[in-house]
Formats: sequence, C-alpha cells, structure tokens
Amino acid sequence: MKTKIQPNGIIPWKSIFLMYFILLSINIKAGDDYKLWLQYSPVTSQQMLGHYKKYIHEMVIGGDSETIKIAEKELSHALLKMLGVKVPVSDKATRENIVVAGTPETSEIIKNLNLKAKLENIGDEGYLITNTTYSGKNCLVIAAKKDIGVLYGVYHFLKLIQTNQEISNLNIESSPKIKLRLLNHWDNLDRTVERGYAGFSIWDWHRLPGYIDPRYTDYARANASVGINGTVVSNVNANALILTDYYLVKLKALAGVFRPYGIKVYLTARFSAPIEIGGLSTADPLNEDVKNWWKNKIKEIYSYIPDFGGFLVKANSEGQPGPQNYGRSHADGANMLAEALADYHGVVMWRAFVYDNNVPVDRTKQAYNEFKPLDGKLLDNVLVQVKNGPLDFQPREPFHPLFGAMPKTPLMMEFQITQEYLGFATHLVYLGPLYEECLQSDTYAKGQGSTVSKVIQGTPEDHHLSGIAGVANIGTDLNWCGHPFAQANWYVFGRMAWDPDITSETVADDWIRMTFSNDPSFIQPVKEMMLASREFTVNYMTPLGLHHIMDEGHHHGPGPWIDDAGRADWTSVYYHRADSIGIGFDRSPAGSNAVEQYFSPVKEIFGNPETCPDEYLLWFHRMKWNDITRSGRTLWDELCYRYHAGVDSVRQMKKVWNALETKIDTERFGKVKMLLAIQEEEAVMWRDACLLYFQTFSGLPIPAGLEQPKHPLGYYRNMKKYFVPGI
Ligand code: BDP
Repeated sequence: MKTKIQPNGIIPWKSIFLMYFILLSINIKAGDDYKLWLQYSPVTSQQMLGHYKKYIHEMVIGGDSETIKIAEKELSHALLKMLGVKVPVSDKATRENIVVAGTPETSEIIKNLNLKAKLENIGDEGYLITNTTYSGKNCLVIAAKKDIGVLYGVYHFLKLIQTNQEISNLNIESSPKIKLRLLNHWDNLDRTVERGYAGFSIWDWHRLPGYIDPRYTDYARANASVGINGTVVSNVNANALILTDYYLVKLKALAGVFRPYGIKVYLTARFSAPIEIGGLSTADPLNEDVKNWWKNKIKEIYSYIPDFGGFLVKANSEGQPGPQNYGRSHADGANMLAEALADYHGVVMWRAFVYDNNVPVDRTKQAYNEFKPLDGKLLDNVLVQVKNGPLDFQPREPFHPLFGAMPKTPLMMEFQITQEYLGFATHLVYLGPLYEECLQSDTYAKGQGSTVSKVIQGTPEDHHLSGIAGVANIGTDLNWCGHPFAQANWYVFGRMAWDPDITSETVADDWIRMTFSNDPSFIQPVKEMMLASREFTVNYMTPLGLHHIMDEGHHHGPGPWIDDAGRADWTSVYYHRADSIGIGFDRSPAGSNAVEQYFSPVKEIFGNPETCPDEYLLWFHRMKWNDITRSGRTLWDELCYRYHAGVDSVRQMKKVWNALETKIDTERFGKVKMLLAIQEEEAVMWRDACLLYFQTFSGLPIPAGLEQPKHPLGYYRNMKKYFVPGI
C-alpha cells in the first residue's frame, strides 16, 4: 500500500493509521513467538475491523469463578489488541450490540434466552455461539453448561476474529468428541526431557511450590485455548520419587494453577514404587501389602489434589518393571491400581507399548498379542493407551492393529508431538497429516467406516471413557517448541483431540492466520508447504515403508547400518533386512504374518504386494531390487527417486519461504530460514547415507541425472555426534 500525500498537502490520516496497524502486525517484537497462536494481532482489514466494531460494543459476562475471570480477561485483552478499542464490561446490557458469555446459572440474559434445549445437546465442556436479540438488543451469545465451556467458547469466538471471519450470523455448537485430551510430558525430575528438543523441562521442581513461574499459567492458557484438559507431568520411564510428599506438595501447586483452565494433573506410576519408596520387598500386584500401599498412596495424593486425574503406566517395556516380573498379567497390574483409584474417579492409562524380554519374531506383533486376550478383563476405569502405529512413532507406520481389536476396552490414542523420528525441532514437519492419516484409517472392525477415530471416540461400544494423548514438544525455549512451526504440532494435536475428524488443512489454515498473518499471499504457499512437509520427510528418511533405520540411541540422523544395539529389535538391520536379493520385512502370510492382526479386507490389501499401498510396501513385504513398482521403475530406482524427491522438496520449501520475507516479522522469518538450511543438509545426509548403504547390497548405480553423493559411505558411518539433545 502506498501512502500518497494528496495534492492539497493534507496527510491522509486514515492511511497512516492503517499503515501503523499493518506494521504493528508485521513487526512482532523479539519474544512474541512465545505467544504461540494467541498473538491477537491487530485486524488489518478495514472492512472486517468495521464489522467487528459494529457487533461488539459491550461485554456482559456472567459469573465470578476463576475460570470466568480468565475468560473475561482473555476477551478484554484480545479485543483491545485486535480491534484497538477497550470494550467496556458491564453487569447489564446497556448498549446496542453486546457480547454475552456465561451459563444459565451465572447469566441472567442466558437464563432468559431459553437455550436450555440446545444446551442439553452439548456436554459439560461444550458451548454454543450464536447471534440473537435480547430486549431489542443484538446479542452475540457464548453459552455453556459449565464455566469451562464458557472459556472454551471464548477462545473459539476469539479465533473467529483472529482468522477474520464474520460474526453476525453464527450458529456454532461444539463439544469435544473425546473425553481425556492429554499431554504426556516425558520430563525427568532433573529437568531433562526425554526426546525433548526445546530446552529443559518447564517444571521448576526445585523452586516449587514457593515460586510459581508465570509460564505455568501461559502453558495452561495455551492448552485451554485448544481444549487440552489434562497433563501427565512426569516421564513414562518413571521415577518413584514423584509419588513422595516431597513432590506432591509441588504438584499440588501446579494443579492449583491449572484447575481454572480445566486441566487436571496426572502422574506416571513406577510399578516398583512400593519397593523403592515404600520399603516393601515386592511389588507383586496380588500381594495384600502392595495393594494396601497403593491404596494409601492414592489416598494421600487425593488429600493434596482432590481432582487428581490418575496414573499413566509403562510396565514391562524397555526395562521398566511391571506385573510380569511377578508372573502376573498386565490386567492384574492395571486392575490393582484401578481399584484403588476408582473411589476417587481416577483412571489408569496402561500403555500397550510393550517389549518382551526375549526378542520376538516380529516386534510389531507384540502389543496385539499381549493385549488382545485382555479385552474384557480390565476394570471400568482402565484405558489402554496405544501408539498410532505398531512399532514406534516412525515417520510413517500403518495404523496399530489393536484399534478395533479390543471392543470391550476403551483404547486411547498416543501420538508423538515431539519429533523424535521426524527431525527433532530442526525440521519443518507439520504432523497434522500424519495424525489425520491414522485417525481416518478404516479398521473395518465393524464393517466399512470403522475408522480409528471412531474407535478412540468409543462410539461403536458407547464407552463412557475415551482418550487421546500427545507426547509433548514443550520446553524452556523462548518459543516453547524450538521450531516456530513445531508450535503448529502442539496446536493441531489439541484441535484433533477435540475433534478427531477435523482436517489437517483446516487446522493449518487457522494456525497460520492466528500465528502469522491473514494475508492470502502468505497463507496459501505456507499451507501447501506445511501439508506436504511430512511426506517430504518420509521421502528423505524412510520412503516406501522403510522404518527404524535411524542412528542408535539418540536417533539423530540415519543409521541403516546399525546391527548391534543390545538387542536385535533395536537394530536397523532387523527391520530393513537388505541383502543382495532385496529389501523389506516380510509380514505377509508367507512371512511373520503380522497382517493377520488386521480385519478383512485390510489384511488382504496389506498382505499382497500387488494391492499394498506404496507407502507400506517395505513395511509388509520383501521386494527384489529389480521388481517393478507402481511407477514403472524398478524398486532400486524408485528408492533413489524418492530419496531425491525428498531433498528436492526441502530445497523447494526454502525457495517458497525466501519469497515470503516481507510478509512477516524478521525474527521468525530468519529463524525458519536458518532451520530450513540445516534441514536441507540433514535431508542430503539421510538420502546419501541410506542410498550408499543400500547400494552395497543392490550393487546398482544411482540413476544418471540424479545428484550423486559428495562423500563415500564411510564419511556418514563415521560421523561424530556429541551431546545430541533428548536423551
Ligand atoms: C521410544 C523412545 C523412548 C521412549 C519410548 C516409549 O525412544 O525414549 O521411552 O518410545 O514410548 O520411541 O516408552
């Protein structure tokens, strides 16, 4: 926009005002990245600004609970920032166009508006946003049954303004489709974060409970804005000390900060805690002393935190103790804890990510084999928490066959938000498409349309519990998540936890607008880049269904050559099985027959290389180097082509991003630019290391016309990496 001085010499103040607004929104100050998607940037479209000002003259907010006070503060603060005016708050409607928020109990207006029937349809956390009239005045109503619904409704309403939508004809009804929407923090008590790439743990245990870091409030606020209602604050590789009174007083302080935001706290329970902190000689779940110890411990926890959510348990997996140490089953262990928690309405989230002490024929079959027989044997307040895929958060996995296979048990989804296997906090990878791909997969458990999303909602069986967890990517970094775009992964997890059927595209659109800009010339290219970014990463890391070929331990970079890692199923060679004939893990009926764990027709589709989607080809099949793939290329050429396409796409992302320099603030622009340069280097490293290594088996050349590796294989194999974060 040009600001012309008019011929009569008068400065066009309107334009100057507009320029000021645009500059305000573009020149985000250092540290504003901290505000995540709650930037509340000034509305730059004059038309929309006029529209909002027309409909928002006054706010009438019912109630005085902590939650309602937060809602009111959020509205006042956000509207001032976005509209540039202080909207008065009053007890009664005194002006023409009012925003009313509350419940029928707290708001006279809402009570009189007769929304009862409509409110009946929404759950305790849901809300309505609708335009109506009251005593001849235009009213924009945000109504809910409970205060927390009002707060969620307020965030939704503000999102409408943040994303520049009209607010004059609203008829929104929203309630979460999943009950427990949790972050799982893999945070240790010494503040290191397992698989954390954004600094240290935000829980300052040492200075709690006396010092309440303002970050706790900001964390709760960000979570509430997307509807996350619980947090497991401790690592699944648990330390029993978190269960001692030394830590419980600290946890109580955190719970106090989170409560008004609708967030409950949960803990991980180390199965051997009765021995480690209880002085018992056993942790056998059928032993009376052990049972009593947990009963008393749980009573103690509730004396500190009356609305404590419950326990998340990793047992008999990767060295963690569990009921199997005593010859008992996972059900024995889970039920023992569940019984003690039931009196307080607490839940047990028992993880299905299990490892046998003996290396199985096919590790991906193990969770199903161990848990399916337990269906129907678990108490009412037990959920089984299942990772999205049967192995371990790889860039691409088919959906976990347990989804749909345990109809009598509420199955909880576990996604990873932190990018352990997808480039840490260095690579720009939007995880929305990964989550969506899994949630929309059809299990066929009850015929066509039995999507994973439906299974975890518990709809087919009408389970009273349902849940979804995301392994957090949050740390002490100024911008919380390390990469500016990693914030989108926290955001999309929350949005999909609320509505697992929302598309990753809708969420990306909202996120870009709320975080960066409403300028279509910025939104379009950035959205395209985000939506494709996960596929780019699959291509340069693990194309065609390859999996678990990362470097050992820290998991940074490629390591397809890893053949000695303590146990066979921690190596790469166990998974890719490359030799002079071909590559891939045969999970068809002729191989490990892992496909049998899926329902028909999925098992047949996956089980036959002719019908198996390319995405899962080498996951389910062993192919010969010269086999012809769907593209018409040989398998070897296709592998080369995909690895190269992955790198080329990152180069393309760099170009797209560089062209957007003038559209956003210099700080975030510069940060993403530098990170994309590292991503390119690491993508090249993945491509060349993997192709050179696999070439030692195929003996075939990288097709002419494709960029040839600059270094020999030894260069990659001998690369030194010190102090990689996250371990
Ligand atoms: C693996 C991580 C490991 C976790 C484990 C789990 O590498 O750090 O402890 O998952 O989910 O992916 O328990």
